[in-house]
Amino acid sequence: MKILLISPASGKWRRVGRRRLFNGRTFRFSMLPLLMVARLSPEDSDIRLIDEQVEDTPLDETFDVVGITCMTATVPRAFELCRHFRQRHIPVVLGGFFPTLNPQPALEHCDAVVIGPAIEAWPRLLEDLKAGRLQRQYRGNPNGKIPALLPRHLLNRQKYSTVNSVYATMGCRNRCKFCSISAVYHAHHYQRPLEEVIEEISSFKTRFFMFVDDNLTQDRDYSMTLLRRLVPLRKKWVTQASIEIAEDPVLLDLLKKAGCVGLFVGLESFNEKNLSQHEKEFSRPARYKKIADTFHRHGIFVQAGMIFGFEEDDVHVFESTLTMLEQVGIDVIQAAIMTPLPGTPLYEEMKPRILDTNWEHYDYRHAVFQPRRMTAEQLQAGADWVIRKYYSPWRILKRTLRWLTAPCGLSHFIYPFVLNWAYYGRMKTFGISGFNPAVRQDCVPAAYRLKTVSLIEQK
Ligand code: B12
Repeated sequence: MKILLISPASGKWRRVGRRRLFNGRTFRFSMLPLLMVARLSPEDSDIRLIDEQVEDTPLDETFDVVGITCMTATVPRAFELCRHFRQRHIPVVLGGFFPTLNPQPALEHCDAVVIGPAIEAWPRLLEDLKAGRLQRQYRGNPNGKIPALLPRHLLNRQKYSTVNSVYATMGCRNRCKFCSISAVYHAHHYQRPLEEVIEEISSFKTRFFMFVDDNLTQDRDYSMTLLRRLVPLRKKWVTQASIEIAEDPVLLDLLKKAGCVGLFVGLESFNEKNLSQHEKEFSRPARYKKIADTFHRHGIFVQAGMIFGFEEDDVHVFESTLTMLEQVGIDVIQAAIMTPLPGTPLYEEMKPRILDTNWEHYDYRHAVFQPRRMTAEQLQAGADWVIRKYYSPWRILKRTLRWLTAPCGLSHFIYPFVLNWAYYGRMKTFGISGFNPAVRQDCVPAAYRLKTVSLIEQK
């Protein structure tokens, strides 16, 4: 069976990987969804895997089936590809976050959707297709067995920071209203059998790898056992976890021994009211400095996910956040604009305030709704401004000096250093600039005025 698997990309993301400079390589670390689909296909399949960030889809070739992975921001491009291949009478299947949370709209554009993981669903779908009885919906089993040793040779390694990413757990028990992870996994946390995970990691030829887990340490017993098994492998890795683990010295020591060098933590906001409105009371801003110091003492850098556009955010939030980030000593930030993703509770709540229904803009980089205490343009400009300021070469240099003089700094500074410059590069590629709306309240530059008009027109 000839199978084409596509990870779509559009706008500035498309072919970004072909640029010589600032090509987003640091951020391309995983094609796990499609690698898993490939691994779950029959052994004699002829599989082509296309990542549109680095290569073009072979639109004129013939395949028995096309599978497309699809998150909200890539929906328009995914639908375009669906149209193209279906016109050529090639069946198209959509899987991933968008079709899982919104199967009906997805089904209007494709032949079948896979809801949830491909495990058990994809092999069944291919059998049905072969037998000429393709159904419209297939549901994966998150507890099903995932074969280890994914076909990573299908990827062009040069184009990725690492192709060695893996997951041990799926989902998260927290019910943050804006998060599609908790919506997709119904606030469950699934764990893979340890043997499978260790087999996969042991097969990596590189020392560095990534866990793409949403919250690796949420189940303490499971993660303690996993970490103990990782110690003798002498690897270095990064992952995502909840800040509470900074208050668990035993787990923290083991994280360090197991080779963890960096953690992505969702701080989201420094305003407690914002966090409690989003069922995130467990995060308490007053503790952040102590928490960051604790991670640093263990040689773990901290990448903070920050979100702008909460109900309590006004034009002053940008400057105060920037100051706090410096005071707390955060090493890297991912500054996002609050985005009501279809299928999340936040989307239902925000529906009357949505200004922009172009899904391509649902990439955490666009103000797509009317914020409560400022305009959409101010939100956009302020979030852009924070990125520009935080990733100014001068501030990166200051942080570099801090890393070099910190405990464990010398051996670990390379990770945040590379990430900081990668974010700087992304800022240049995407032309992110912005301004502080608290200072220029009555002056909205032309670029932002135009944006407002287009936001309203698209409605
Ligand atoms: C690695 C990653 C990326 C990688 C690669 C993505 C890829 N296509 O492989 C890169 C860096 C490119 C990326 C980019 C973006 N990402 Co991203 N990414 C992730 C991350 C951290 C891990 C994905 C992963 O490997 N998961 C493990 C696999 C095994 O699970 P899975 O993705 O659910 O896949 C299973 C099923 O969904 C299903 N499935 C998926 N696709 C398909 C396709 C077919 C045909 C079938 C049958 C089944 C199937 O089977 C898979 C195996 O069981 C997730 C968070 C997460 N935990 O998933 C975010 C996540 C998917 N990304 C997200 C976002 C928003 C983005 C961006 C839009 C913006 C951003 N700031 O990063 C950009 C998009 C760029 C663009 N416009 O092109 C959101 C999506 C939210 C949503 N509802 O749309 C997520 C959920 C992060 C989050 N917490 O909000 N991302």
